[in-house]
Amino acid sequence: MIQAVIFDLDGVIVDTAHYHFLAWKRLAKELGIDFTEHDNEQLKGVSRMRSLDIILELGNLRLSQEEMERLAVKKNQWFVEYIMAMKPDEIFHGVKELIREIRSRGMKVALASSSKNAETVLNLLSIKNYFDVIVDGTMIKHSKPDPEIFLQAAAKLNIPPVNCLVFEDAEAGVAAAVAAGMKCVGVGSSELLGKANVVIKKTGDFTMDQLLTLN
Ligand code: B16
Ligand code: MG
Repeated sequence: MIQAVIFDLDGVIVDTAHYHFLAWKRLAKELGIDFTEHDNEQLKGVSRMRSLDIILELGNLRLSQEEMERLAVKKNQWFVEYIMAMKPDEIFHGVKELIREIRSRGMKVALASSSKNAETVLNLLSIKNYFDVIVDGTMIKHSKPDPEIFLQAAAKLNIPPVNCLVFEDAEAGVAAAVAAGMKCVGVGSSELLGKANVVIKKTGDFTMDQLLTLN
């Protein structure tokens, strides 16, 4: 039985994934590296430093740790600049209603985002109080595809992993949910998220009937 639903943030609740892409693309351009939306799929759900590693690998570039940290700070400044203009109505259609419905059926709701900016985003969207538990990139050692973030959310909710359902838009995130022993709804393309139990196009498309079939 599903007793808790754990939501990823970027790409599941709001399109911050696009702002991450814009900031990384800007950085890649400065470094003379060609970086496409297709390449960006590998960055979804993984940590800031791992994302930078992937971009440097794409450009066959090796930099010192110090230089990498400087670039990661720069990318984050751009990302924060982009999201600051975000308004509460940028939350994906139907997400608030879905969370309310889940809670009204007695299930718990958590947020599990690899982002160190998750709290800022939740505040900008005015949705912090929609979650019983929040785990973000500042609280974990290993980012997705490691299951740590989801296991931590389940432990804080006091619900066994097997009774948790995760919503994820990233390949790394689906892998993390599966590794945590949880059920998973993939949000996006079924080609990329095939390891999820079910794949939907948009979070707001999900229905309670679908949830019941996953029990
Ligand atoms: P930050 P999620 C992830 O958030 C993003 O998908 C990923 O692209 C990003 O690199 C990561 O957060 C770290 O973000 O640089 O803000 O700490 O999808 O797990 O909500
Ligand atoms: Mg995501």
